[in-house]
Amino acid sequence: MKQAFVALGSNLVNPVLQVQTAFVALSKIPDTHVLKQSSLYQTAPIGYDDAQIKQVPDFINAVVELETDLTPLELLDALFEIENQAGRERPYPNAPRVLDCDLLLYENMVINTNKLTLPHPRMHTRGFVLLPLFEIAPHLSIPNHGKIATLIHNSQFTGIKKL
Ligand code: PH2
Ligand code: MG
Ligand code: MG
Repeated sequence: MKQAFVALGSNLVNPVLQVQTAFVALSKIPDTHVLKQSSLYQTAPIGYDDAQIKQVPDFINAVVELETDLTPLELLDALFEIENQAGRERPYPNAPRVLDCDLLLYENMVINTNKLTLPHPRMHTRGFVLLPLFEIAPHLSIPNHGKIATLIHNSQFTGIKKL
């Protein structure tokens, strides 16, 4: 089986429950097992301008390690399906969302296509991904970005609270 990591995020309609429900949904993907799940983290929104940010609720974030016999694109489709089941709508980019399921890593694959970029292009800069990922995979290396321990050591993260 292949190793994959998935990031979960929610900031709409009971985010804690959304992420917990996503853990269960991930465990039901065919030919896939959940190996580890991180704690939940309450995180301040990242990537919004000053005017927007006051309107954006905090997120609940977590990361999951999977083993799977699905291909990266099959796994990606399964993640979209879980987002849709949760009632995900996409009214505008980075709109508050009931559930975001992002494929972070699949083995050590580097992929750059319209449908899928691996490693996830912003994961190495985002505390809301790196801190839960470090919790479950402290020895991980991210292709093109090196050891997660080093990334964490060299960054400052604010607005993140482990629940
Ligand atoms: N997701 C984004 C943009 N900004 N900020 C936090 N704290 N957590 C997220 O999951 C998140 C974000 C786009 O997917
Ligand atoms: Mg995302
Ligand atoms: Mg996404």
